[in-house]
Amino acid sequence: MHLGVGNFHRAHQAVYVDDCLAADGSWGIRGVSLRRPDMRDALAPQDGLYTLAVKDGATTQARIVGSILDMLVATEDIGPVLAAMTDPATRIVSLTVTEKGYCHDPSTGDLDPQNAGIIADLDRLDRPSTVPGLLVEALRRRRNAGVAPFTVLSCDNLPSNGRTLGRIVGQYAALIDDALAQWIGGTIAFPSTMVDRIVPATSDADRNGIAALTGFDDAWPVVTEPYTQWVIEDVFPAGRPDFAAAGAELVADVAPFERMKLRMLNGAHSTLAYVGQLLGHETVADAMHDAALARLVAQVMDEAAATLDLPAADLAVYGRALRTRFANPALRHRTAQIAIDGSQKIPQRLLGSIRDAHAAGKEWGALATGVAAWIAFLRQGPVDDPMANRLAALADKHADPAGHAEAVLGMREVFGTLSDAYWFGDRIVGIVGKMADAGSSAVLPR
Ligand code: CS2
Repeated sequence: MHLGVGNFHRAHQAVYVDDCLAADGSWGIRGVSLRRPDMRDALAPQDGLYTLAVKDGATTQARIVGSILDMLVATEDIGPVLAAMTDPATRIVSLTVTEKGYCHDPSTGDLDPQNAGIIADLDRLDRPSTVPGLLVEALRRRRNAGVAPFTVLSCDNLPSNGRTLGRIVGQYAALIDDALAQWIGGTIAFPSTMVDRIVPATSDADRNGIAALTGFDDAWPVVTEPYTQWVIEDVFPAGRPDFAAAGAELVADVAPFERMKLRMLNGAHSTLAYVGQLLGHETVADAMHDAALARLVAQVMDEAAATLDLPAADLAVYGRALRTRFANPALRHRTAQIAIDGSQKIPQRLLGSIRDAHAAGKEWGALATGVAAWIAFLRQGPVDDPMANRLAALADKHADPAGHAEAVLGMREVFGTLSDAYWFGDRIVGIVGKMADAGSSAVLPR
């Protein structure tokens, strides 16, 4: 089962599983949408089939993906979702629910017991709406019915995503029943993974272009780049498809790959998104054509790379490949899309590198520019973020950019102990001030 069938899942895990099916047809994906019915409504009339269009410059290659067998919508009826999660045939529950789906405190990675969904779920254990609530209820039912548990496979952009989810699920279970929490901690496998593929939202132009190419009317095709990577910690007590045959890397420790990807790719992506939004660049490829911004992106990657425990030459090659991917003009990956949910993304994408660089006496000015750009972006108007109300209140309250920056830096759920660090706060406020006085491009490298 997969929770969170969006474009990313359809261009990533579902394609690996589709490739596995050629050799072993005994697997398949039961998809779940946690909120909206739109994906199920689009896919159901086409038997779950959809077009994957791989675009590189002027070329497009299309194929049909058939690994999604059916889809359920959790908000319509949680009964069938829990029934499927308790079905002995379900061996793996994988997830792409975005950072906020973990209901955690982004600065610590612990369950946020004040999260409104968590509070509601604790009140109606048999009708959960959150990811921790669903997983714990399904695991509890399997345990009570004597059904072997499933493996939980996190595929979101969080550090040690499997371990983090395991901790959050354990903390949630402990609020219900200590014995259940201990059983989960001792029994359930939560392998960590690093996932990578750039997958923009589908536009009408994509739909029309793909229909013209294939001759099929597809309600919701998905567009992506040629590059794809999936590194998986190989702990699947209930079995798994032969992901390696489909090109995934099965390893004992995902952490080095994960940190590299989060800090270099996603750290640069968020920086591009916020500076890009401030400078009016609609897409990542447009932003990469701004030479000063491209230089900033290279510096973000270099500063992040210097905090990693991998060979510098390999990281330089990785960084160059990332910049080529970002510049792919065929993708039209909107900076506004990446700018969503900054409060959930900034900690692992930029702040971790800044802490490490500072501790090692290394440079972190470009990373700081990314953080400052997020704060400046928050002043441009309402944002799409689970903390949107608080962020809007801070922007309303502080007319002065420096005062506003100080107030944002005080948000401990995002900044943790950095909220108290003068070495950090002074530099960020300084960059925000310069952006306000001289324009955002004044802080870009020459
Ligand atoms: C992006 C990611 O939207 C975002 O925040 O940074 O979705 C990014 O495209 C993927 O992680 C690439 O693997």
